[in-house]
Amino acid sequence: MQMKRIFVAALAACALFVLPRIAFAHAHLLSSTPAANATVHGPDVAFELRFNSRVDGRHSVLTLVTADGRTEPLAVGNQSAESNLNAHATLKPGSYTLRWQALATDGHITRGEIPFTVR
Ligand SMILES: [Cu+2]
Repeated sequence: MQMKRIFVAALAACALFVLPRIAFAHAHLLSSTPAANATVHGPDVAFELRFNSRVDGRHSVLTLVTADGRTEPLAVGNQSAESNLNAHATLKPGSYTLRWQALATDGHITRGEIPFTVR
Protein backbone atom coordinates (compact mmCIF):
# COMPACT_ATOMS: atom_id res chain seq x y z
CA MET A 1 0.00 0.00 0.00
CA GLN A 2 2.78 2.38 0.98
CA MET A 3 4.70 1.60 -2.22
CA LYS A 4 1.62 2.24 -4.34
CA ARG A 5 1.11 5.64 -2.69
CA ILE A 6 4.73 6.57 -3.37
CA PHE A 7 4.37 5.45 -6.96
CA VAL A 8 1.24 7.59 -7.47
CA ALA A 9 2.95 10.59 -5.87
CA ALA A 10 5.97 10.13 -8.12
CA LEU A 11 3.74 9.88 -11.16
CA ALA A 12 1.89 13.08 -10.21
CA ALA A 13 5.15 14.96 -9.68
CA CYS A 14 6.39 13.72 -13.02
CA ALA A 15 3.21 14.84 -14.80
CA LEU A 16 3.49 18.32 -13.24
CA PHE A 17 7.02 18.57 -14.53
CA VAL A 18 6.40 17.17 -17.99
CA LEU A 19 3.01 18.59 -18.97
CA PRO A 20 3.98 22.29 -19.17
CA ARG A 21 6.78 21.31 -21.51
CA ILE A 22 4.32 19.63 -23.82
CA ALA A 23 1.76 22.44 -23.53
CA PHE A 24 4.27 25.14 -24.48
CA ALA A 25 6.41 23.77 -27.26
CA HIS A 26 9.75 25.36 -27.88
CA ALA A 27 10.09 27.90 -30.66
CA HIS A 28 10.32 26.63 -34.23
CA LEU A 29 10.94 29.22 -36.94
CA LEU A 30 7.92 29.34 -39.27
CA SER A 31 9.09 32.06 -41.65
CA SER A 32 11.30 35.11 -41.78
CA THR A 33 11.95 38.41 -43.50
CA PRO A 34 14.33 38.26 -45.25
CA ALA A 35 13.47 34.68 -46.16
CA ALA A 36 16.35 32.18 -46.24
CA ASN A 37 18.50 32.76 -49.35
CA ALA A 38 16.53 35.87 -50.33
CA THR A 39 18.02 39.00 -51.88
CA VAL A 40 16.85 42.28 -50.35
CA HIS A 41 17.46 45.95 -51.07
CA GLY A 42 19.71 47.86 -48.67
CA PRO A 43 20.88 49.76 -46.90
CA ASP A 44 17.97 49.58 -44.43
CA VAL A 45 17.04 45.99 -43.69
CA ALA A 46 14.22 45.06 -41.33
CA PHE A 47 14.29 41.59 -39.82
CA GLU A 48 11.24 39.71 -38.66
CA LEU A 49 11.42 36.10 -37.47
CA ARG A 50 8.08 34.41 -36.93
CA PHE A 51 7.88 31.44 -34.56
CA ASN A 52 5.19 28.93 -33.66
CA SER A 53 5.19 29.97 -29.99
CA ARG A 54 5.90 32.93 -27.74
CA VAL A 55 9.53 33.99 -27.55
CA ASP A 56 11.31 36.11 -24.95
CA GLY A 57 12.78 39.03 -26.89
CA ARG A 58 14.98 40.13 -23.98
CA HIS A 59 16.68 36.76 -23.76
CA SER A 60 16.82 35.86 -27.42
CA VAL A 61 19.93 36.66 -29.45
CA LEU A 62 20.32 37.87 -33.03
CA THR A 63 23.77 38.03 -34.58
CA LEU A 64 24.75 39.11 -38.04
CA VAL A 65 27.64 37.27 -39.69
CA THR A 66 29.31 39.04 -42.60
CA ALA A 67 30.82 37.36 -45.66
CA ASP A 68 34.32 37.68 -44.15
CA GLY A 69 33.17 35.98 -40.94
CA ARG A 70 32.84 39.00 -38.65
CA THR A 71 29.93 38.88 -36.22
CA GLU A 72 27.86 41.83 -35.04
CA PRO A 73 25.16 41.59 -32.41
CA LEU A 74 21.79 42.98 -33.43
CA ALA A 75 19.58 44.63 -30.84
CA VAL A 76 16.24 42.83 -30.60
CA GLY A 77 13.68 45.60 -31.01
CA ASN A 78 10.04 45.82 -30.00
CA GLN A 79 8.36 42.54 -30.90
CA SER A 80 5.65 42.96 -33.55
CA ALA A 81 3.93 39.96 -31.93
CA GLU A 82 4.67 37.77 -28.90
CA SER A 83 5.92 35.04 -31.24
CA ASN A 84 8.12 37.34 -33.37
CA LEU A 85 11.64 38.69 -33.07
CA ASN A 86 12.38 41.98 -34.80
CA ALA A 87 15.54 43.93 -35.55
CA HIS A 88 16.94 46.51 -37.97
CA ALA A 89 20.33 46.95 -39.57
CA THR A 90 21.98 49.27 -42.08
CA LEU A 91 23.90 47.03 -44.46
CA LYS A 92 26.22 47.41 -47.42
CA PRO A 93 25.70 45.14 -50.43
CA GLY A 94 27.01 41.63 -49.79
CA SER A 95 26.20 38.24 -48.36
CA TYR A 96 25.19 37.85 -44.75
CA THR A 97 23.89 35.24 -42.36
CA LEU A 98 21.47 36.06 -39.59
CA ARG A 99 22.16 33.74 -36.68
CA TRP A 100 19.25 33.47 -34.25
CA GLN A 101 18.85 31.97 -30.82
CA ALA A 102 15.31 32.04 -29.45
CA LEU A 103 14.21 31.48 -25.87
CA ALA A 104 10.69 30.07 -25.73
CA THR A 105 8.38 30.38 -22.73
CA ASP A 106 9.07 26.72 -21.82
CA GLY A 107 12.71 27.67 -21.21
CA HIS A 108 14.01 25.84 -24.25
CA ILE A 109 16.46 27.47 -26.62
CA THR A 110 16.40 26.86 -30.36
CA ARG A 111 18.91 28.13 -32.91
CA GLY A 112 19.19 28.59 -36.63
CA GLU A 113 20.75 30.54 -39.46
CA ILE A 114 19.22 32.56 -42.29
CA PRO A 115 21.57 33.34 -45.16
CA PHE A 116 20.59 36.33 -47.30
CA THR A 117 22.06 38.84 -49.72
CA VAL A 118 21.84 42.64 -49.77
CA ARG A 119 22.17 44.38 -53.12
CU1 LIG B 1 10.57 23.22 -25.63
